[in-house]
Amino acid sequence: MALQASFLPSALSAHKEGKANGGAKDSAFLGVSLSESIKSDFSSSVLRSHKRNHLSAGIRAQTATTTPGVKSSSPEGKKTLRKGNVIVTGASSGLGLATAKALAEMGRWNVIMACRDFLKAEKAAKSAGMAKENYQVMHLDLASLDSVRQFARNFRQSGLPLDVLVCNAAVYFPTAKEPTYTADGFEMSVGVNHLGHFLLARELLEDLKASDYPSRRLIIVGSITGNTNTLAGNIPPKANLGDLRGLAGGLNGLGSSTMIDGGEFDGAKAYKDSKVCNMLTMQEFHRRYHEETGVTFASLYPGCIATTGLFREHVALFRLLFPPFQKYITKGFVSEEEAGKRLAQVVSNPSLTKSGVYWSWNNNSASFENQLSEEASDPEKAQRLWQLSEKLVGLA
Ligand code: LMG
Ligand code: NDP
Ligand code: PMR
Repeated sequence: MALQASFLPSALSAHKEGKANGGAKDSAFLGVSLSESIKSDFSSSVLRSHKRNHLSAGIRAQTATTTPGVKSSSPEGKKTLRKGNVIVTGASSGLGLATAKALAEMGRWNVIMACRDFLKAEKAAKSAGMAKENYQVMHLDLASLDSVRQFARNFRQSGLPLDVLVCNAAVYFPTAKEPTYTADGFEMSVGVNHLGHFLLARELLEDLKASDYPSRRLIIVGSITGNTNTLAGNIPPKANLGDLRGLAGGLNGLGSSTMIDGGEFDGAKAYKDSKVCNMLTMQEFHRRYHEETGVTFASLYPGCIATTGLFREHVALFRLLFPPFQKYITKGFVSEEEAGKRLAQVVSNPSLTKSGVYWSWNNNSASFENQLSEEASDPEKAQRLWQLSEKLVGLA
């Protein structure tokens, strides 16, 4: 059993950001080494095939006013790659905000911060020092399927191409005695973390397909705690989807259980189960769509970011002790800033285009392809999860 990412034997594909722009790594991006001239040839075709409409006035009023730079020319008149558009859900705090900031600072991305609290997100972006031309906020409440559908419509009306979607938002209710529910009546943790994102990703897949960007990606944030092949994944309560009978029943606590496996409500387990769903979903997307669309589907464990809002519902003593425990005892601790850089690499790094993989980082912050637990990599479970989720979100 592996203790955590950093204890695993250094992986086959381990490499450090910064070294990643060598020719060998570039070749994973476009199939050939990315010389400037190839880049500019490529982007001219990008520009020619860019047929989308631009922002309608109504939507502009709610979102931001910048249309990402589609062209920019070097002094020799060579065109370079346009700014990419990346949606990050839950970008108003923690990992999502740190990722949005890291991407905005690269200057090559327009970050669409998809958040349930518009004002909080605007304030967070401002206090993180993000420049206005690099982001915009759009409302998305993953606890309502109507809101998810409306977000997809709003995004489409903005006329922006979609190049990368990051499913990052999550809730965690470790001390809840009773379940709470989404607008559609699903237990909240699985409803927000899995079902809301499942619908969002399905709705926006068409947009990713239509994008002319060289590397289009769908990234879903997973976790070590959903993987029972690690020590962290063996701290009770353990993730276990069972035969998915609770999900089949709608997770509504009426005729059925609120837990995927049909058991008694347990908030910590519901969160870990939802992370297993996230990791299974990424693989099922890969199996169904990677070959046809060329989109990269990946998930990751960014490290233990013990200081984020995820633990807001935990007891005060836990919130006090958890960061030093992770820092000095497990050594799994990572700062929000570092974790944001990691996720930003998965969005943007030309060497991280492999599809169907689960990324982790070692103590030197070098990324490697990690192994999922047996359950989190079970193709039959992934398929059944996909089919049941489709029914619940009204796609089948
Ligand atoms: C449970 O809470 C809920 O009850 C349950 O319903 C469910 O929600 C579950 O998974 C979710 O959480 C349990 C949680 C809450 O307690 C724990 O499991 C422990 C959390 C771990 C954090 C505390 C570790 C304490 C270590 C001290 C760290 C200080 C480090 C300083 C380092 C300085 C070095 C220079 O309960 C609490 O939050 C109460 C926590 C009280 C813990 C006090 C116990 C101290 C014992 C210390 C032993 C520690 C270490 C173990 C690891 C040893 C490895 C060598
Ligand atoms: P935070 O609580 O800081 O961030 C979660 C974000 O999700 C917040 O911005 C929150 O919005 C948003 N959110 C919650 N509910 C909804 C909703 N209904 N609709 C839209 N957005 C919503 O936690 P983290 O940054 O730690 O978590 C980010 C991701 O990282 C999660 O997927 C988590 O599972 C994962 N992760 C975290 C680890 C950690 O150690 N912290 C470890 C492994 C994975 P608001 O700001 O309005 O509350
Ligand atoms: Mg865990 C190698 C050790 C390791 C790592 C990397 C994590 C990550 N944790 C480890 C070990 C332990 N944890 C041990 C030994 C204990 C018992 C003291 C322990 C306890 C613990 C609790 C109570 N850990 C927790 C909790 C939570 O409530 C967090 C959780 O499960 O959220 C779902 C959590 C976490 N430990 C982690 C990580 C990354 C988390 C949090 C978040 C997440 O998975 O998204």
